[in-house]
Amino acid sequence: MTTAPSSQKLLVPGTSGGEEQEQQSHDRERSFERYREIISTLPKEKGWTTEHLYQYQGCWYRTTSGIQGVIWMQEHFKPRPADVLLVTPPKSGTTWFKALLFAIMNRTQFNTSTHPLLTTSPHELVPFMEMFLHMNIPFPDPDPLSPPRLFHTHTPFTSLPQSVIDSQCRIVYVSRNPKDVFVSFYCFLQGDNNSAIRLSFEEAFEQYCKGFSPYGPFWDHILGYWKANSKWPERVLLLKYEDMKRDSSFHLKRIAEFIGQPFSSEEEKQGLVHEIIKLCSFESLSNMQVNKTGTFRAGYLTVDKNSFFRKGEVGDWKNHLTAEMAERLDKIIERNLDGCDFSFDDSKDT
Ligand code: PAP
Repeated sequence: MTTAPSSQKLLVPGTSGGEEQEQQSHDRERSFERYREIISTLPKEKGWTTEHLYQYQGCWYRTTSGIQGVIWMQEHFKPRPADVLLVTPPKSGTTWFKALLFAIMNRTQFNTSTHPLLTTSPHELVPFMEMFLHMNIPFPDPDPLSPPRLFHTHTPFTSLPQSVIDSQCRIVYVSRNPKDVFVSFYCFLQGDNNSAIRLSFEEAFEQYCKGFSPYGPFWDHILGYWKANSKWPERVLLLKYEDMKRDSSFHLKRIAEFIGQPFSSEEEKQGLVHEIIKLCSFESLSNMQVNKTGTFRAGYLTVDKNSFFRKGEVGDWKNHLTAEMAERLDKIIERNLDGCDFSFDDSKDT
């Protein structure tokens, strides 16, 4: 990989200008109170790791802090037209696509021996917008001279900030077979060192099927972005975890083109597409020391870096769901995603 113009600035607490930061800290304190009032009126359901899930604007959240983060983002985030927003339902490939997008957007800045992905978790390189409030990170000014920025959110389309809808920024949406998502989520929460899972595998499955899961119902999440893509195909790109697994090269080039940074034939000849795929592969990322050990702070949570790497396979649900469970979920997917051309490949990739 050779040199290039744009590089994502790491967004860490206290990195923006003093006055602006002070103003945001002040807003923060006043906002907490207002948010608490909003949250006290919200519908509740049995939680997975907390007593309750809370429903805000039609979507279920695992914690009230998560909702506070969404409202804060709705009120404060100002995108630039060149910015890129990665959106995923949890456990649908966030870590992988953060790495891929970061590598695509910064490909002329770094070579394979100096790449930030070798020393920094994808979750630290690509900020999760719902956590800005709790980590006291000011949303940066939409400085027209700064290079395109990359952000991530799990937020459903209907709760995206109005500023995002009004802007020309690109949205890259990744979904994954809900059967694999459910298994991945349950395994992740079992190992979560912040809060033990309160539900058995069967109880959690029941809740998932009813739509009572973090950022659920999962079908509404997918449908929201599917509709947005139908309306604004030039602004919303739909991708699937399974497709990226099967034909990484094709989909990587699609992403680069969509965000306005297509690979030149020279870059392709140099093997840059394959270098990025290799760098961001499960084998590569999961074996890096930076992703194997230690924790990072995600707002009010401390997360083990290795908890984002389990198997990284298509079809692992076959080792966990009974035939009845799989059939039930298939019917739910079929019924709720009927009318949109969305289907998920079930075959194992290995
Ligand atoms: P998040 O939404 O909570 O940030 P996310 O990264 O989407 O999590 O989910 C982790 C899943 O992605 C894990 O799937 P599994 O449980 O079925 O194994 C993890 O293994 C998988 N994953 C992480 N990195 C990669 C990668 N580079 N390639 C493919 N899959 C990956």
